[in-house]
Amino acid sequence: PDRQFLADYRPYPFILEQTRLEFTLAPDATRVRADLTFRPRNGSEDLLLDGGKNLHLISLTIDGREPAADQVTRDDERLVIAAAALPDGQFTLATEVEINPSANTAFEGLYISNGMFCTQCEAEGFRHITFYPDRPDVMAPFQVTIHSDQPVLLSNGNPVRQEEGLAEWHDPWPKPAYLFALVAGDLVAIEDRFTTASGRDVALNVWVRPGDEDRAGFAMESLIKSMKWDEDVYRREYDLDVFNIVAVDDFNMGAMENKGLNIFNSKLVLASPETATDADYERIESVIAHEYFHNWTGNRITCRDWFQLCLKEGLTVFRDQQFTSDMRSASVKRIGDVQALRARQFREDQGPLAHPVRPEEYEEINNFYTATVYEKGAEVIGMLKRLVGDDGYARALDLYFKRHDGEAATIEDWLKVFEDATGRDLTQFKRWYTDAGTPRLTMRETWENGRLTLHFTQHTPPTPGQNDKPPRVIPIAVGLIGPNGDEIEPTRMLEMSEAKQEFSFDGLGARPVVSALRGFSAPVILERNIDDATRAFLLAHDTDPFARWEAGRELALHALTALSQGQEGGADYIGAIGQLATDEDADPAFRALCLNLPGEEEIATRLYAAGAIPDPDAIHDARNRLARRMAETHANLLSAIYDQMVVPGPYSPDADSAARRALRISALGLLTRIDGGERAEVLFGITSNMTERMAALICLVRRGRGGVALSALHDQFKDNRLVMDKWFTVQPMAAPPADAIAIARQLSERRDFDWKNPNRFRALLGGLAANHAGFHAADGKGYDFLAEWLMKMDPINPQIAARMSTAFETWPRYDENRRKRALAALERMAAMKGISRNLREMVTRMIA
Ligand code: HT7
Ligand code: ZN
Repeated sequence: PDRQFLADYRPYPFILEQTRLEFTLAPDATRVRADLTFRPRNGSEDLLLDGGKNLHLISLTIDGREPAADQVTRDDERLVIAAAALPDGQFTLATEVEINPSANTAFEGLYISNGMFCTQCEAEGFRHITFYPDRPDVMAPFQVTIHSDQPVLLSNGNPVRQEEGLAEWHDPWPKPAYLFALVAGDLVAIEDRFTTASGRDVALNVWVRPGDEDRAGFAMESLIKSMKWDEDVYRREYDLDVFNIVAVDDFNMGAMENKGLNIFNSKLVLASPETATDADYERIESVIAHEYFHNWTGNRITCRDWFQLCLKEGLTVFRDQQFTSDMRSASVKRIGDVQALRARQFREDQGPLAHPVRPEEYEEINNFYTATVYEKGAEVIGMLKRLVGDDGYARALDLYFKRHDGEAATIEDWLKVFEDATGRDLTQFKRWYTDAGTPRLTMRETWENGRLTLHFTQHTPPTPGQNDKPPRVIPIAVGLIGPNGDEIEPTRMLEMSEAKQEFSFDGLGARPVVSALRGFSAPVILERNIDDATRAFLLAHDTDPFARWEAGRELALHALTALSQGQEGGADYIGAIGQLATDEDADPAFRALCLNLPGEEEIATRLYAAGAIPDPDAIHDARNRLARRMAETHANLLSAIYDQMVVPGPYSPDADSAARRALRISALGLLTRIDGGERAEVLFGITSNMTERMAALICLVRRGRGGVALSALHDQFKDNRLVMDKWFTVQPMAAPPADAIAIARQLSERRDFDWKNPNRFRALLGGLAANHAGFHAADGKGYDFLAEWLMKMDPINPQIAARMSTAFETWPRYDENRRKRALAALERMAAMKGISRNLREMVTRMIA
């Protein structure tokens, strides 16, 4: 297989000075003319252009003349023009190709979604549109002409000509091809304007299909907030006269930051109280922000090569997390981010797909848009900020924007700006980028004559291809709580850099309780020997919201792992949680987080990390039993919360209202364990907002009582794709595990299971994979069912098949029987004739 290595990087031998594209759109036969003006970097070399078999070459000239036939060669992936055919200095290569957007089911390059022409070029989709040096370090200004009878014709940059059947766009900012975009369709816009700090008047449009306008307002509000925030916090202004967002139904991922023309999965744009949940609203706000923030971190400064993906993604995730913290509750956001990191990234690190934040080799770059690159990439930046301080971070970022604007940069460039701005040596810190795996940090305490000493060790288990890992720099935020519950030592940042290291606190009157890894100051697994009473003490008194929540989480996990292994547990947790739930001073969203038990997958991850083999059925059972005991013990209190947390007035997605709903829903989830689903049924019937309807529906489906509610939802929303996606997810996800596969199979046989649509496919198969005990059924039927669908999807859309295959990544943790069945499913996929490079790489790494 054709592996790419970071070490093989070579600059492109030509400078691309200008890109001119002319599209004549037709569903089956679109013509693309490209005029590319090149200048050799030094000496004479062959000109290599990426472009696959789907490009039907009509003509090719250099400065208007056709080269000799033997000077142009082509294989399945590129076109090569011999150096001898190229003039010495500047020249223009003109090609014309024909492509077939309607045959493009992979949604990479130019394709058609519901009659609308649309592109997706990251990472390497532009090569499906025309022959081009499709690599991020080749940047050029783009001039684009579109001929089409579609009413709305969009591309990057500023509009220079718009008339019937024709549009011309000019993007003055040099950009790599992956940021190119074109949209042509019957669209309507909701419009607004933004004036930048330096007075540029920007026209803002959110383009949707006619009929969807009334669900696009929140996206527009989110965009305006993002633009303002980036000016206030990072001093970054927008740099074009227009900013367009388009919602599209068929889309492989969430959204795409094309310069001046962001394209979004419609589920991340369209929202109304009746169709979107609070979580959907929050996600829309954060993804709109994320894509907008890419304008500086990704577009103005891009990546030299795809190994540097975390340069733009880690930083942009970090920025969108900061944004959400500022817009909503910072502590609740931090806890949510840590939960997501543990669920997705720690899981990745624990299994066969573990890789560094900056990988050094790959076969298919699309397989590296991972939680490690994105979320761990953001955590690494958070650590850098903690180490150099807020001022140091601000200076480094200013320098980064000044030094690298208009460039394609590397992680070395990124770290160098921090070194230059702060004087700090980051050689050791760089290991966070190069070494895979989650460090295990152990903490032991000794106490003597008023001196508390914390003894730390760090160790990172081996990951594929990396056995020995030297120690890393770990910022460990620690505070001390006195025996009466008062904080006696505010947060101090300890900097660990050795494999073993100790830190002391002197002059203490009585032995304090240590609040460690406050704010989750580093993405590590902290192991400490601490009893449940001390955890309960921290849950009651810790002043750091993350550490406080973490104490409760640990209590819950301790109880659940014990229960799933046939031991006793849960009393301390149930007692402590009762107090917290009634703490009126605490944010309702925080209380909700504390009431929600860890999911089954998280319990399995914990058991596996502790050296045990997780039993999905026992875990499911343990979680049910603990939830029921919580409900029985605190029935009155939960019922009071449920009644008090009603949000009066019409629905609003603001953080305070959402927090009250979150707490109410957490209480409902527990109460359903003992009221037979009565409250959920009533709520489903009377509420009109999707947040409460979905919560009630999940409760009902869990109890096997979802029939009536599911029919009602279907009848009301059968023509709304996004709500129907929820309908397809909730059934396999919340079903009792024994029913999950049969339900998924039944749903997959429905006519409205439009499986070629990525959202619908993910809804059903992702829903099943989220049912831990259902998917990991001992008879292997969950594995077989998913494998069957991945093999069906792979020839149509390899990106989606490969991404969904990660449901298998945890297979090595289970018992021998399950392992054997999962491996058989993986091997069946690996042996599939014509398997894509995407899926092949994933299954091979998982089997290895
Ligand atoms: N930079 C984008 C990542 C991306 C993508 C988006 C949609 C479809 C296919 C894609 N391949 C890569 C989105 C982001 O991280 O902002
Ligand atoms: Zn991104």
